[in-house]
Amino acid sequence: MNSADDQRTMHLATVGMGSNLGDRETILREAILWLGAQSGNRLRSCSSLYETEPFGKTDQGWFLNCVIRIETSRDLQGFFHGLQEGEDRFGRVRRERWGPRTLDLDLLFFDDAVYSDAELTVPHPGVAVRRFVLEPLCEVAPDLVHPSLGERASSLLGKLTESSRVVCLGRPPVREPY
Ligand code: A4P
Ligand code: MG
Repeated sequence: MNSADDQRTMHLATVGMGSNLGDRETILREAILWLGAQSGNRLRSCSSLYETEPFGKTDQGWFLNCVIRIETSRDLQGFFHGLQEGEDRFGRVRRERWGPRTLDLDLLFFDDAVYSDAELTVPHPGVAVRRFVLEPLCEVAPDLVHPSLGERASSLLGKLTESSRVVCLGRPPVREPY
């Protein structure tokens, strides 16, 4: 980031990432490095990779999922459009809802914003009911409080009844120093 960025208000975005097509680990790693290098953005943390059973539409390959946190001087819409650009850049083909994809980027939280319009809902509505999101989220931010539910990530995971299989691979796609 340059000194002009340092003068602006900074935000902390939490992003859920998933891939179940192609070289999943390389796609996630390259997308993280690309997002962290975009103007105004800086990667702050990255969970391990998790191999996860498909949730929702079950007749597809297992996913690799992870959660990252990015400090950004972009506003909510500007940051979200950067995520969409990242999905396009890393070859996502949108065919069917919940279907296979090379890269899915979900904006889970943006500071403690609660916001909804036709294209964006924050916090992401799936956060509290998905093990493939909550397990990596709790690795990087167990004390994060969901701004509309008022509960910590660790508490949401403790209450979760959804029991799809999630295996921590014990290594992040991108290692420190960022
Ligand atoms: N959208 C609204 N709010 C957001 C947000 N906070 N972040 C809109 C990202 N997108 C948001 O998304 C559909 C629309 O959601 C977009 O137009 C965007 O403007 P999409 O990515 O085009 O379609 P999708 O991902 O197929 O549908 P959806 O409903 O977003 O699904 P999810 O929630 O992304 O779930 N199982 C495992 N194990 N791991 C996974 O990663 N992912 C999914 C997809 C299903 N099952 C999975 C996984
Ligand atoms: Mg999505």
